[in-house]
Amino acid sequence: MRHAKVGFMLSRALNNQTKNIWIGGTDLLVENEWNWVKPLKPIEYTRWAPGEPNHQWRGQSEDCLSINADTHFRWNDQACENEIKI
Ligand SMILES: [Ca+2]
Ligand SMILES: [Ca+2]
Repeated sequence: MRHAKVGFMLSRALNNQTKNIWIGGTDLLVENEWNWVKPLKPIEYTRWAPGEPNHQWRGQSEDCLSINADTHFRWNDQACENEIKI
């Protein structure tokens, strides 16, 4: 069940955001305060892509941490999928 959900989230992320992969970090709780989701704890080491985190895109708040090949797997904040709950 849990694996099915993770697989579903990953496939959605891959389909919707092309190459982006959610890596399990978010600032949904407090803007610009990044935490790992499981277990919930502050992110101490960061590896942002240049210009990131930019916090929003086309008026949509970006609160989930993703990586993609275009930024050499450096981090980007992007809009969360609705399924992602803490
Ligand atoms: Ca944010
Ligand atoms: Ca971003």
